[in-house]
Amino acid sequence: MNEKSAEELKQTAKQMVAPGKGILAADESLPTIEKRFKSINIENNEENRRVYREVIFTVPGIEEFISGVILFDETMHHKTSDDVGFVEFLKNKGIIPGIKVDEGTEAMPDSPNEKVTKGLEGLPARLPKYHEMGAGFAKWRAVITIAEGIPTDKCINENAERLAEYARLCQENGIVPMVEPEVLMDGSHTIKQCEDATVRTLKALFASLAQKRVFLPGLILKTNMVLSGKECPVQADLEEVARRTVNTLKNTVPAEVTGIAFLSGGQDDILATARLNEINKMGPHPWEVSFSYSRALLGPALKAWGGKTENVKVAQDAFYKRAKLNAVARQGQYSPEMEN
Ligand code: 5MM
Repeated sequence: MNEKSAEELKQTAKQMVAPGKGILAADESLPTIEKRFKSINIENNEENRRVYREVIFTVPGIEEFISGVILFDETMHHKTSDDVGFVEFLKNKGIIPGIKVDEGTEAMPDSPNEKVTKGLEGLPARLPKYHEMGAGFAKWRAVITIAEGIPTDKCINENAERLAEYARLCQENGIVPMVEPEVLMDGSHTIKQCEDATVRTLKALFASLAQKRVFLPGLILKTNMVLSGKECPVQADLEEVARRTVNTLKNTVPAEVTGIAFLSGGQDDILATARLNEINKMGPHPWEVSFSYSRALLGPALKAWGGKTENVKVAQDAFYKRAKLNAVARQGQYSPEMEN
């Protein structure tokens, strides 16, 4: 990579985590959007998916709080009702379009309860096409599960190596990699177990990235907060979540990384905002600390919309509110009264 390309990657990464803004993850794959649509009782067909994305992307003022949007391949090709491609529409608002490039997960050989992410095959051919279509960044999600005897080092390392290879290929093609290792909230594990698994995962990831000589200022880390498992009887409070999350990141993420954007992972949307705020209040941090939520940004809007044209305005207001409050939390300036 020459100096100019490195500088361009760094500038894009900086824009993605610009102060007061965050990234919308609208890259639900077909099985995931199926689940979301089921919750509001609408059919998972291509037109409904297009309309849903249009409702969100056309929220008036979205660009005040959203710096980038992660798209699913199908959405890259969709247009607004006024016949403007979504990619062009977002770019015109100064929002960077990104693309999910992983192809889901498969069972880990010899450890069927663990998963490895696939999608490297054919990736060198897909990336230049996405770049040409206007993608500034690309995302790859690896999933780490906590349960009896897992995660294994083998699974963590295999996912880390694949993430690093995808990141290297992205940068070779002028695309910022948004590397997403997600330690899942599912299960009854304690926050300490989540912390241990997250430390192991991030250490392995940054070792693999170093081995492949990935340029860290031109990369965004998208990861989980350190949380108690969903079914854990003892739920850590705001302060403990923030403290353990910040310590974990400080012990594992090099300062050259431009930004970290959290996923919400199934947290309650208001809690996801409050926790982001608490983490930022503990700053300044060596990297920008932002959000890249899907459910915690879209959940209330999806519910308000319910697939009905007459609900578009209230759905858009619901999205605007979550985007705004997370943007405030991203600066450590949120308070619960702002919810009213
Ligand atoms: C929108 O969901 C993304 C794609 O996931 P699937 O491949 O499972 O459909 C996902 O990567 C998402 O970007 C992150 O998990 C963040 O979403 P949440 O809802 O956890 O904030």
